[in-house]
Amino acid sequence: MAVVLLTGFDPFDGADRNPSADAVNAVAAAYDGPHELVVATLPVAFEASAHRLRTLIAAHSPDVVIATGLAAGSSRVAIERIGVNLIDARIPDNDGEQPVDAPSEAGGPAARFSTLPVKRLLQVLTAEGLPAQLSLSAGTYVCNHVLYTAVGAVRPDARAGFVHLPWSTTTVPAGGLHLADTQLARALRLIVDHALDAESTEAGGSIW
Ligand code: PCA
Repeated sequence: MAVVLLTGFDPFDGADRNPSADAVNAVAAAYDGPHELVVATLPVAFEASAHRLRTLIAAHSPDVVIATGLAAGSSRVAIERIGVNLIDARIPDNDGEQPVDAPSEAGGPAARFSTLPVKRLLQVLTAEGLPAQLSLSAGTYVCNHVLYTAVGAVRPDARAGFVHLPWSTTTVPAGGLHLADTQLARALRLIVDHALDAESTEAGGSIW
């Protein structure tokens, strides 16, 4: 039985909810296998998030890590392809730290690719009518830091990646782009179910 670690984030930037934690908890509440699902909510803080992630990985030795967070302003589920070794925080994290132009991991490679089957996951979500896209940047804040850290921290034969979610209906500030809570939870459930699939070899990158 594969062990899947699925994470969301605490609220940040003045919000009182983070739809990623809600969606992760909804998946956990309804989960009926076949994998062993471990869920956690990470702090929105550079040091603490990486520390908690490494602790969870050491404790559970997951076969797959799927980290998720909020991308405010987006209207689609964004499957991230790459984490860069760069922190440039527009706002302080929840511990008051605001690194600017600092590495995620001193001496680490410039970037790490997600090892989730990103194109396959996009196919699966799209086939269910869920608005989804691949993304070439998870930003330079805590989500990118967690993606970069996760790919570097899992066992060599394990997979890790990151999915950015839009606001949900119950968490969106007035007038903001969002998807239904059920759509976010469904998307994450499908990603859990298909995270160990073979990658699709379809063409699909951008040309600019
Ligand atoms: N989104 C932020 C950090 C936590 C979250 O949910 C990000 O995209 O970096």
